[in-house]
Amino acid sequence: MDLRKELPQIFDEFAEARRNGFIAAKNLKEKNVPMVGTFCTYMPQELPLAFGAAVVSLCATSDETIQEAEADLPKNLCPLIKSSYGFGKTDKCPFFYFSDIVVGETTCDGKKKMYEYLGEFKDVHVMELPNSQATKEGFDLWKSEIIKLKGILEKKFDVEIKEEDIRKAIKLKNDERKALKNMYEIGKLNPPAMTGMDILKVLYGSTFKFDKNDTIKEVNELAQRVKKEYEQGRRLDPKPRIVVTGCPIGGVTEKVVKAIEENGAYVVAFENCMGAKAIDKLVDETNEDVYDALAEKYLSIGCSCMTPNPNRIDLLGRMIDEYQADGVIDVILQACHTYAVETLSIKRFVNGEKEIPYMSIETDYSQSDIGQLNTRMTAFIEML
Ligand code: BJ8
Repeated sequence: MDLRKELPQIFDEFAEARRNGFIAAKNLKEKNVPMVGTFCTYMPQELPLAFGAAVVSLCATSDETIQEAEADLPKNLCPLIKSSYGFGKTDKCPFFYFSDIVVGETTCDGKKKMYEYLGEFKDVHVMELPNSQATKEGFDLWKSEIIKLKGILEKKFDVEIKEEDIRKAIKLKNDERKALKNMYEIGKLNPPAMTGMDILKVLYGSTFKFDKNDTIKEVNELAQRVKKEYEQGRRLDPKPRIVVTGCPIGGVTEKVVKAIEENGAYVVAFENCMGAKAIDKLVDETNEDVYDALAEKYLSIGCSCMTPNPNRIDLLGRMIDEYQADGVIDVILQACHTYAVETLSIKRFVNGEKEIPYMSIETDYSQSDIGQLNTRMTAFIEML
């Protein structure tokens, strides 16, 4: 990252990271670096990182291959699942193409059933995620699934994953989480220093950078620069402050953030899997049992696939307070039943306990609802 550049240019470079990542992935493959594709935040990335593999997120975020996917999958299915399958089926995603193995988890029904078909043209391993975080049986199952994944990776790549290397990977991933957190927590400043779009560009872009040490350095330097310029007076106008929660966003679903920010408010924080849900909690580096430490961190992710799901409420509540939120917008991808059903409890919590306005919106990967999104955001923001 060239710090002599203006900040908007630097943010745009992060936004370009996905495309640049294609070449980086090709270069890694030419050097025989193993590549592990993932679909979900529950995947313990420390295991592939421990033997020097690259990890890449395969959740597709455009509607380019949805039509091809609908030849095999129902139309009324979450666009994230259809698009992910479509990119795999058509080989249009270089990251999917370069992945030696894809690791999924039994999260929502659509995803776990889709993996069965994905397994017809790719090496897929599905980890059995419990439905609940509340029981010892659930914890034990998840810990044993992590140990099982270690064995699968060792066999697949003919390597030994040593405990000391897992520890190093835990430290590296934690440092990356701390750097990203240090950056997105700039959203707490009031008036804001960065738009939500800029925060999202850095969060999304970082998932496609393979050299973690470089990313940590870049993100830390960027955060330092933004804070310094803020002190020197580079501030945004005060506007209503929104926390976004719900399904993962990025790619085409940036349209929601744009609709919020073009209609009079700023997104100051993302509670979803593109933001704090994945990053907020670190892996305990002091735990003597690395598998306990990994199981504890990953199982605590507050996804709506869990029942009950108190960790989402806990994190969202903290974020509403710390980011001085004026409102919450819950983004539901079409046909995502778990997040759609959970809107009721999130609404009760935000309106009742936090006493601020809440709105849920359902969207997909098309551009057809942009007008409607603008209308709804305008009405919501006027009320704040
Ligand atoms: S930890 S949010 S990344 S499962 S939106 S495919 S839930 S129908 S993406 Fe997710 Fe992991 Fe949870 Fe995060 Fe299903 Fe809903 Fe689609 Fe979803």
